[in-house]
Amino acid sequence: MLAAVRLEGVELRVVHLPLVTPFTTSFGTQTVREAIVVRARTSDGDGWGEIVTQEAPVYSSEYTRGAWDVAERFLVPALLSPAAVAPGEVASILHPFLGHRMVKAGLELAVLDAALRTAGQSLASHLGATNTRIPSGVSVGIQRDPSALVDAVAAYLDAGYVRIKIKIEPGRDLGDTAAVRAAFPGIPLQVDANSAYTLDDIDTLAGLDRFGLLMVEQPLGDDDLVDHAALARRISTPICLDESITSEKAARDALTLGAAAVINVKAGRVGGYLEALRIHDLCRAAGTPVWCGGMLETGIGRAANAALAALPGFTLPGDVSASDRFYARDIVIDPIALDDGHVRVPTGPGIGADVDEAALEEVTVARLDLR
Ligand code: NPG
Repeated sequence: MLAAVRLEGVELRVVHLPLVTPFTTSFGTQTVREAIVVRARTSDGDGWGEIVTQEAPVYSSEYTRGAWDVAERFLVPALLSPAAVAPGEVASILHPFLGHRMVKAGLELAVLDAALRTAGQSLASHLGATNTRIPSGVSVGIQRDPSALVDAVAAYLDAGYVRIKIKIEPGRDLGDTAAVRAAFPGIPLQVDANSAYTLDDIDTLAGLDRFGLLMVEQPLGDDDLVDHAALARRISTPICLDESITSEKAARDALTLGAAAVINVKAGRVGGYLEALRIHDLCRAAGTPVWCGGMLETGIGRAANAALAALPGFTLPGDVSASDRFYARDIVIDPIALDDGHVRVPTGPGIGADVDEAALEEVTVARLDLR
């Protein structure tokens, strides 16, 4: 187990990173990535984490102002009260406070990064990564029309991305998928509904079966495990769950019910990289493939995601794309880049990325120092 760090303070910053192009999903259009950057100040140096909330509670119930409030009033004070805290203790210290998994994940990552930097070990090796580079998939938002979507997909394929995920919503599903499949018959392709359907839409969802998709991601609501299991019996496209999987327990329930054939692992959604590791281990033992999802992370979370995605159970390409797919200027010095359709797994201590403090300063819109 990693040694405890002496936490002297926690700095929180709301950041606004402009996106290179708007990103539209069934839950809305983003033009700016809002997130909270966490700096854990320890007697041995700083550690960095990222809280992946958005401005509004539209992907999950978490949102930035709520995250800021719970961090300031409850979670950070709880972490600052012991003399020292080990990364493996963060979740249990924060456990009395319900929910707020994205906040817990960001705080745990900052402590973990600090401890790993002190120990001189990379996050990838700490988690048990077995790959030095990972295949990179890209998530393509809903476009003006199917032909604009085909153009956008073509550009990402030209850049080298090895797997395409398109966003769908009612009215923009079968036509968009048919257009992409017709233009690129052989590519690894999957669709993501972000909970936009119900079992009443079974005919539409069954209509996806003819496109040879890798999977349909989160077709139904986040609390619809039983309905997902019912849907799985009616369609042949494998169902992947994202929003529904909020913990290792939720993953276990989904597998038991037959609600998911594939699981998207996102550390922010499940309360941290250590819980994400437990989901990986569960799925690997069950023979269920997992892949690493993304939430438009800055260079901090993106580096950590690349480390997670290098574990052996991550057998499908994830949404770990290059930083420049979203950002003209990232807040780390050597942002994740695409190399022959792959991204390199960081090897430096901690998350393996160093924060560009001048760039961070430029995108900071609020700041709080807790001691
Ligand atoms: O590459 O980081 C990425 C984006 C992948 O589509 C993506 N993320 O529903 O999975 C999702 C979606 C998302 C974005 C979810 C932002 C939550 C916040």
